Amino acid sequence: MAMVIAVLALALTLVAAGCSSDSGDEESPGPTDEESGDLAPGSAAINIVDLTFEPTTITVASGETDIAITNADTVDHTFTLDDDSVDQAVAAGENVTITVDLSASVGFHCVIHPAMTGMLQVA
Ligand SMILES: [Cu+2]
Repeated sequence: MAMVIAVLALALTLVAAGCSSDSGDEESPGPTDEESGDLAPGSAAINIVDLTFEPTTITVASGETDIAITNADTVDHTFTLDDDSVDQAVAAGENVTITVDLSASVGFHCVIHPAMTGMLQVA
């Protein structure tokens, strides 16, 4: 019987803790802003490390998306869409944010290093 009481007390404690938070966070969809820093919805981030885009495939919504590009390498790169609508130089160690307006998926690459490729996938 003592065991049952202990379990009930624990359950009540959890319920009380749940009620006291009042945050409404349970409804928040997807990753929280805490994870993504100052990036608002409609934003994405790409890192360039060791001659590689990370991630190589980024899923974005149709329309405008801010893309923060960080070049962690010690050599210059570009972020260039395969349709050439964007050709952004990202110097070594630099951080550049661009805005793209997409209605369809498009690949991207680095002009300087053609082996560096990736895909912006419009969901
Ligand atoms: Cu490059």
